[in-house]
Amino acid sequence: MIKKLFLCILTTSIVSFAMPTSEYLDAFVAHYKIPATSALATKSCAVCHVSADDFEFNPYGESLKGKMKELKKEAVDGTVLAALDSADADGDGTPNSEEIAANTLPGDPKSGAKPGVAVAEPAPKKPESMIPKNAFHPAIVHFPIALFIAGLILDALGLFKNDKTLLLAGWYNLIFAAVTAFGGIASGVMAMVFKGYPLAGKVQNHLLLATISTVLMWAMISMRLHKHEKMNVTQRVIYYLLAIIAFFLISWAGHVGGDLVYG
Ligand code: HEC
Ligand SMILES: [Ca+2]
Repeated sequence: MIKKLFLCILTTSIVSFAMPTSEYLDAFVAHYKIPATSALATKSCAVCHVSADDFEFNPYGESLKGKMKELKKEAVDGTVLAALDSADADGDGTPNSEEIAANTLPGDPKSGAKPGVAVAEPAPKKPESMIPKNAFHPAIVHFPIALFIAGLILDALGLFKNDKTLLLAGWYNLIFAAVTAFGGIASGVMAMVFKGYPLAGKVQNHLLLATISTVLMWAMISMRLHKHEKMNVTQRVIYYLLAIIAFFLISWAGHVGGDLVYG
């Protein structure tokens, strides 16, 4: 039963891991036959978004989104792109298609402006919130991860040396890890909302892995509660199995998270 559940979770994770998140970039690159090493290609998501880390729209992305709606298209394709060729999304005097042909950014007035065209100042930014867009998530997530791993090491040492103090320390680390994991999930969900990430692809995968790891930690706590060294052999085996899987998933979650932020 448990084995089936984990197999199921593992397969879902692997499947969503492989989901594409860059179809629009691919469509753009294919339509304009942009060489992989060109300046535009290396801009990647920032051709249409604010940056590779902030998926709000730049003027070009905004106009593509509008054009999709207008043409009732489900995705950015050649028709949507071509419909904006003669438009000038960023208002710098150079039409989009000319900018793309010249390897400049159609969504950035500082890039590819026609000489003599006054570059429009971007609209004044809303005052930044005190809470950064990542909602301190990168800092907070280190607590559950570090505490959990330290807890496992203390437990292993405690078992090896038959030392109750070490085992107790391991137990408290596990509890603090499981409690701070909620902070990790909460800040992660906030970061997702602030940054405009959709709940799909890597983001979904990351949240799924983090949630399962947290559930496993609480399962470990509930097994160990009141029992500790009085767990029977089967319980012990299940406990360490949970520990190994949680360790694996939490590392994987961290890897996917790092991948999200640093590409
Ligand atoms: C050719 C332009 C283009 C490129 C390049 C592009 N996107 Fe987008 N992206 C769009 C458009 C247009 C939408 C809106 C789609 C819609 O409304 O259905 C969008 C939507 C999104 C959204 C949903 C956000 C929201 O507010 O709707 C995310 C996240 C996203 N893109 C991520 C990426 C990532 C990651 C990359 C780089 C791998 C990328 N995009 C490259 C045009 C682009
Ligand atoms: Ca332009």
